Amino acid sequence: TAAVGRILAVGSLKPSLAQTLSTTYDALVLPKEGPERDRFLTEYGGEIGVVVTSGRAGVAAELMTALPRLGAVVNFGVGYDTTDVALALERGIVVSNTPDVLTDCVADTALGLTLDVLRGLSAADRYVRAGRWPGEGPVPLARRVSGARIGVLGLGRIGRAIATRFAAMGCPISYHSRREVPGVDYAYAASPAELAASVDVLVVATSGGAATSGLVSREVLEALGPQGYLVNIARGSVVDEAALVDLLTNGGLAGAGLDVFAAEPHVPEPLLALDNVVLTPHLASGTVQTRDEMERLTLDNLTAYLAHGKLVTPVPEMG
Ligand code: 8YV
Repeated sequence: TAAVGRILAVGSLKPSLAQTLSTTYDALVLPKEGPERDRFLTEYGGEIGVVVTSGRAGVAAELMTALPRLGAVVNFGVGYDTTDVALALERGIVVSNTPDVLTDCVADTALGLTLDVLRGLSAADRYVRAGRWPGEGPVPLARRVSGARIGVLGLGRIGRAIATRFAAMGCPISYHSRREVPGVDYAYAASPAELAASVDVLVVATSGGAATSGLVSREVLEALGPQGYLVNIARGSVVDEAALVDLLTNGGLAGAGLDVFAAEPHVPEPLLALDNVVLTPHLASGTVQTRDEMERLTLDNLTAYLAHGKLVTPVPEMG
């Protein structure tokens, strides 16, 4: 590692990964923002050749600029919107992520959120626990999931895995993506609004970052309408969260299943009171099995880069 430079861990990482980085790779740990970080970067910034981080932290322009020798950013997670990839490309810094290994778990979570919000499972669980069943009887009738029209926004690896699951439940699938995907027989909608207008459930499965910021606008949510449900396992930034909260509180949408939010871990207060909303704390990839595979792929990228300067799973922008 002498030629490559030292390794720096940025942001909170899976404990076993942090441990390996420290014991096997003698990695440094970036202090939290503040004077201590500034001192650290003045002292060590020039030595760092590789950053290992996750989507929660990433390497934004300011940090990248403080690391003049940086050659690689190894990202735990498929999403890397917190890393400035444009600046990385300019500087010849390579970036990797952990695709594929989390696809099934994230798609499972999208299915779970949909089942939960349409059938009211979490709300019914709260009802039983509150001791309301004996006195108040059965809960109101819910919305059938099998056969419901599903719209997938972003038909990448995860979007396709979501579509496969719903197709198995007899749901007609349509989608919108940057471009029409050849070789799939799901119906293509020309815009997010057109997709939203034609489905019962809109499932957001795009990447995050500037290119998709606000893609699910108020107009799209209004097209989804009072009978429509929104499910988001992508990034909070993709949805106009203020409009979403407004429509959910005023009957403009039937419900939502949300694993991601605009300013995590902050969840908009009005949502906490709504029984037609299911809220989870960004857990979609969070199983022992998947997180182990993400950790392994992260370390595979690191060791490949250290050994011969090449990443195993570079992000698509690397070409
Ligand atoms: C991770 C994710 O929990 O892969 C992603 O993009 O959002 C999740 O799988 C997260 O990146 C890890 O911090």
